[in-house]
Order: sequence, then structure tokens, then C-alpha cells
Amino acid sequence: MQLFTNPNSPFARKVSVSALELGLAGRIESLEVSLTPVSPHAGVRERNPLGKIPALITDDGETLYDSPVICEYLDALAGGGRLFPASGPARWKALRRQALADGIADAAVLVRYETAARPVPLQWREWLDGQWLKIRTALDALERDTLDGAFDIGSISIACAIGYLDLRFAQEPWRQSRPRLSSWLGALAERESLAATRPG
Ligand code: GSF
Repeated sequence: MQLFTNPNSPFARKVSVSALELGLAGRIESLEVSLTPVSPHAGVRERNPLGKIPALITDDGETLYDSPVICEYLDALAGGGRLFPASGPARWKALRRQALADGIADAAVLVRYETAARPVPLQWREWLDGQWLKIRTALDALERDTLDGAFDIGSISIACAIGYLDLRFAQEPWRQSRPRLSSWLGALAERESLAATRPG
């Protein structure tokens, strides 16, 4: 398999962490690319019409995207039910956590594009504030979440989204008012798959 990826992408990191956890990393060749909406990558666009990473080319020559689909595919390849609970409340909890964390990462990536790629006179303050409101409100929800010991696609996604915040917005003091989330994440970050894929 081949994976269009970048070490600083929170979504591609979800795939790398999942592959390591499932013992599949050795079967995936990384194709490292850099891209933004204003500097697209032709090879990625050929495989993913949305022009986004991660995109996985399977051994059958199919391309899969986006990160939730790729991670669930890898889980199935490894027998299923390991990172994606098969059914019941645990499944919906993991999927909702993934959705919330991916939403944080989506908003953070948009803020990054607006501030790093968009010319300063065109930047829109209220729109940036709107993205930060999503991020902060979602972090507050995670602080209230019962962050149990389950290690699944939910916890992987949270670790990757917040890892991206720490990479790009190190000045954001999110830990100050969220001690539970902070200590939960501190312990999780020691895990081999997360330590090995730390961005930056
Ligand atoms: C989001 C992927 C994404 O935004 C997923 O895989 O879960 N829902 C998708 N990827 C960014 C790179 S990043 O992680 O910073 C991307 O490919 N951006 C290029 C673009 O044209 O938006």
C-alpha cells in the first residue's frame, strides 16, 4: 500500500498511528507531499478529487480517503474491532470522539491556512475567531468527557488533533483551564505509536 502523507498533518498522523498499532506500518510506503488549497499536488488530485491527504492506495489499486475511512479499512485488514469497536455504545462513543477531534483539526488547519497562506490584508478576523470558538468549545467538551482508559480511534484522533494545536499554535494556553484533558493527554502521548509520530 502507498500513503500520501505529511508528518505535520493531524489526519495523516491518525493513519500512521493506526498502522503502527495494528502492526501494518511495514506494509505501507509513505509518499510525503506538501500541499495547501492554494498549492495543490497533482499526484494527490489524480487519486483524490478533493486534493487532500491522507489518501491510501490499496494493494488492489483503489484509493481510499479520508482519514476515518482509511483508519477503519486498516482496522478491518487487521481483523476488525481493534481500533473501531464493532458495535454498541463503545462504537458510537469512539466515532463521536473521532468526529469531535477531527472537527478541532479541521478548524485548526483552516486557521493555519488563513494566517500562514492568506495575504495579511485579506485575512478575516471574525472568521478566525469563529474557528477558534469551535476549537475552544470542543476542548471544553473533551474536558467534561469521561476520558476512560479505552484506546481506540477516538483517543487516537484526540491526541492527533491536540498534537497539531501544540505544533502550530504553541502559544494557545489550552491546558490552563483543562487539567483533566491535559494529564490524560500527557499519559497517552508516551504511547509508542504516538511518541514515534510526534510532529515538528
Ligand atoms: C481532512 C484532510 C485534510 O484537511 C481527513 O482526512 O480526515 N477530512 C479529511 N488534509 C489537509 C492536510 S492537513 O492535515 O493539514 C489537506 O490535504 N489540505 C489540502 C487542501 O487542499 O485542503
